[in-house]
Amino acid sequence: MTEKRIVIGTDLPNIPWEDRPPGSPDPVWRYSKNPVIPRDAIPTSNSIFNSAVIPYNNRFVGVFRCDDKHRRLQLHYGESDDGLNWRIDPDPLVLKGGDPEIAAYNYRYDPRICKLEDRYYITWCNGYAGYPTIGLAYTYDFREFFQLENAFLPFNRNGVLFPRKIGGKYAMLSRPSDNGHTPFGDIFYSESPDLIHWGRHRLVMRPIGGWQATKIGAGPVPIETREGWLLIYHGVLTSCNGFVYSMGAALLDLDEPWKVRYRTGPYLLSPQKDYECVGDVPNVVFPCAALCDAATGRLAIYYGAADTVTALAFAYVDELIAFVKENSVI
Ligand code: BMA
Repeated sequence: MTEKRIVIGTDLPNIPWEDRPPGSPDPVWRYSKNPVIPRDAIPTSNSIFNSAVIPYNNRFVGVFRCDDKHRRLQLHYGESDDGLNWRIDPDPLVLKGGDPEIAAYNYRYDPRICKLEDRYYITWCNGYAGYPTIGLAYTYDFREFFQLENAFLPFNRNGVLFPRKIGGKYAMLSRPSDNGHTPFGDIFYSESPDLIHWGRHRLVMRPIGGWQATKIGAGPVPIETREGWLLIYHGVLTSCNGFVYSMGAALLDLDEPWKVRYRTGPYLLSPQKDYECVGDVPNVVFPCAALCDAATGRLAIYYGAADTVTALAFAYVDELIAFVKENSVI
């Protein structure tokens, strides 16, 4: 437990939590009962992974990537009393109000949820005209969802909003890409006066070798701390057996988040457990959401494992920040 609050945020006393296993030296550790969401949590699903959760009304809600047995990529709403046991709506999410041109999607995947001002925003990879770009929608109550314009032109993935305006503008991270299993990818920062028009694009981070040699992408919504924005991200290396997705973290400047202050040289979590190594796509750890209790600095990180199930890992923010700073490579 931290003595001085390092997280600039709200308390979450009911955060799902499990203490670090005795003897573990690692700043991030897995939930012993992983995966928290099996691939068949709803009858139609082939896999449920790369999903977003957030506290809401003293419990938890989420938007889940459910690939169905046709292998269509859909988003589904879900809720939980404890963040561990989830009830997922068997029907895909309905988004209202969008321009029919944008609403006619090809696929939806890899959602993130961001509480921002008076509502909750969802970003995801939206198939527009057959190409991936960043979809954007909002809800006040997780009952009705309203779609906005896609944030960017194709090709783009891993769109992640900041939870407050920065320099008077809305801000988003994203990862320009191609239409396939993109063999490159840097994280960029963009800003907007209205969440419709995006510009002033800035490079944040590039791949730098090792586990993050091929491409990188933002994970959960950045967490505001006294040391900067704590950004958990995924990094990819290309092995002789294909891509390997691991988890790392960076500290971004609070006022100019395209400036990286520290960044993990070693990974925080890499695919090592069976449920991370074996599945529809082997060797994938893909974080999309983090719950944080500002009072204790406890962090619960939700990640997709092997493109098949959803798993949970834990950390203390102060320890994570210390690790990032002590092991930084920029
Ligand atoms: C990326 C995205 C992710 C997926 C990963 C590994 O390009 O499609 O949804 O987890 O590949 O397959």
